[in-house]
Amino acid sequence: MEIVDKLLNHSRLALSKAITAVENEYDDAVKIMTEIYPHTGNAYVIGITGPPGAGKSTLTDKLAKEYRKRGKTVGIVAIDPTSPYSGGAILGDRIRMMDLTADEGIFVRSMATRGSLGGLSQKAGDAVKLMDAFGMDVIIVETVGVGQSEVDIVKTADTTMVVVIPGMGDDIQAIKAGILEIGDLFTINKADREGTDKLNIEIEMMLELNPEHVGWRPPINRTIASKGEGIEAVVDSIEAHKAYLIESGKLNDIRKARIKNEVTAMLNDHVNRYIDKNVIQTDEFDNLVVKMQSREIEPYSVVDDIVGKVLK
Ligand SMILES: Nc1nc2c(ncn2[C@@H]2O[C@H](COP(=O)(O)OP(=O)(O)OP(=O)(O)O)[C@@H](O)[C@H]2O)c(=O)[nH]1
Ligand SMILES: [Mg+2]
Repeated sequence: MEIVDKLLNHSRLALSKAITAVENEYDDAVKIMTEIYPHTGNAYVIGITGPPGAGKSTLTDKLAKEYRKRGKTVGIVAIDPTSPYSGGAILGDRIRMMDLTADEGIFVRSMATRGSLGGLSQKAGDAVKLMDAFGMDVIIVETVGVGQSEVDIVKTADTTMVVVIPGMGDDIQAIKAGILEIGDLFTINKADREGTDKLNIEIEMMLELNPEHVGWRPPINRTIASKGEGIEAVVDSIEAHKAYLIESGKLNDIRKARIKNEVTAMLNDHVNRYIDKNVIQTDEFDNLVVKMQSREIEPYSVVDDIVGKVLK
């Protein structure tokens, strides 16, 4: 495909159009992804998550600049949840990351959830692959850690960084349950605020109680992203985690698991669509429902029958 050839030849316009095709499920999206796939698997993927307004975008911007200094090209996928948590996120991200786009070695793309998270994680994954095929060395995926789907997106990263801020009060309890355990590293941003030491201790205690990370102790860094302070140490930590994953062979496992998850999601999606179209949306199924309601038949054999037919 022409668009794929152009993308592989570093056309930013082609990359942008390809992501749009994936995002909007245009007819040629699957074909693009099929042709792109052999050219993926080279980029290092970093997931960044944390509560709304923690400074994730500011941090992403600064991390990207630091990677540029180290000679790496950077792709950024910013997931904007159009949730009540951060209404104007899209515009905000665009403005904060504007000065990045002048650099040819950086490509920023915001993806909106448009009210439904369905398929978003697949689309974000496809955007990552497109940037990967384009030749970006590092790809940063930013999502707000508010829902399962957002968390799922960053979980597929090679290195996952959780951003927290002091002064969240009891919020830390809620966050603890959800996103803290997925962090390979922690960044306390807004370290210019009161409560930074306390938060540091809280995270350390949590890591103590929850030693899920065998062989790797997640480092806790402090940053003031808005002033660009502490950024080098964060990149050093990411690179240390990468080195650990490579040496331990875990990077291989992570990427294998990612492919398995992706294909499982694709399969489920296909099967669901097939069943919806060919089973659920039929008069025959309506009739079955009426018979189940009057207890003429029961659902267990109905499901067995349908599965038997579908799998044939
Ligand atoms: N005081 C202080 N403010 C900061 C720091 N880093 C970022 N901010 C500010 O915090 C606000 C939110 O920053 P963002 O980078 O948009 O945060 P975010 O986590 O991407 O926000 P959402 O994507 O909307 O969840 C902005 O006004 C930043 O300027 C910091 O280290 N200290
Ligand atoms: Mg943001």
